[in-house]
Amino acid sequence: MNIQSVQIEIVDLPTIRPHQLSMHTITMQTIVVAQVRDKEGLVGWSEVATIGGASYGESTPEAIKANAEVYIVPHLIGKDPKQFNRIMHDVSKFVSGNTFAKALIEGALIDLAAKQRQLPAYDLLGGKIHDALPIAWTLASGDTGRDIEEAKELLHQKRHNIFKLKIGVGDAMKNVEHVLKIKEAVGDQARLTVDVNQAWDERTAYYAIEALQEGGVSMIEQPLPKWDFEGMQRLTERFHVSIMADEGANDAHEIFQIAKHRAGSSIALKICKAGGLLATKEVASIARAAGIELYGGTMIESSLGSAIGLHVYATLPDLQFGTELFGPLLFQDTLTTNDIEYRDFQVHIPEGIGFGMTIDEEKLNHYKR
Ligand code: MUC
Ligand code: MG
Repeated sequence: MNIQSVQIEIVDLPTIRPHQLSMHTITMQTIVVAQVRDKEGLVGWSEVATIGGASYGESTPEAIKANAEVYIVPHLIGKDPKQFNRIMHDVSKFVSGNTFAKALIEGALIDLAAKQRQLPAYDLLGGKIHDALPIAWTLASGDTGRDIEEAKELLHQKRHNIFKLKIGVGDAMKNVEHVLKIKEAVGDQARLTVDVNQAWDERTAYYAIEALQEGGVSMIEQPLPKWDFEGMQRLTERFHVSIMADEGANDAHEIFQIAKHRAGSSIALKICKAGGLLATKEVASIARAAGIELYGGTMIESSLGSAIGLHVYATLPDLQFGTELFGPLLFQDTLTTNDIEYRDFQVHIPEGIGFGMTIDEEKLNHYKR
């Protein structure tokens, strides 16, 4: 049952349309896939994603793969995957930071441990509280008319009634105009949030958030640069609309500082930012104790990575903003033979053992670098 080998691949998956963020437009999303194999040949699978090479964050796919292979994998060989907590604790003594690489490896250990026990992964994480979660979609085509069409179609299909709008490119008041046009088109049928991805300075944020709050937007994600905790604190105090920290809210230490200084009224959870599934639960507990609201965030993973997110988020008592694990719906193709179910404005937690997803190895071979 002990670990015999680990394999890590970099995979590029094309999207169905350009996905525009303030710092990068995604047309091809890069994900890193790990497989951890035990002596009986059972495989635990895991995935993390990054956005735009080194433009969104410091962890690049190439660095995740190299650092995992050289510095983390040697601590796994011969170990019992069911001891994933101890293994990752040992890894943390030798590897600082590298939260994406740690999340990748811990995910595969948990998938394998769950498969060995014939259990769904959420049962190794305390058990699920939710069978399904409210699911947001991101409107980010870069074109107001196309975003409105997309929103109306998804409302009609009953797939999403929460829309996150990616803004921060170009003039802030033009961004506001774009958001308010979409708000006018969807009316009360949908909740709108925005993600500025760090693009504004504090003065810009004052007048733009004022107008967005007035226009009925319900959350403003990472308006200021990730290092500007004091600016985030002033925005949180000034506005009643929720100010969410994302790029500035990573591990438990940062969440503690955000909680202590009220540098955000909500945070976006992401397994890759926290450094793993157990670390995500730790981060969520700190936020919950401080009255900070939670969002089940995504780095736009494919179905495997999204299933991993769902298995953790399903164990958390409150996710006031639901989740945005929509990644699989943005890709032209999938790496799994089964799909995650999106219906009635909710995403359903995948059942089955491990994370409940079956890898299509032909597809993996086709899309890997
Ligand atoms: C981010 O900044 O939240 C999540 C959804 C989306 O469209 O982009 C990602 C990254
Ligand atoms: Mg964000």
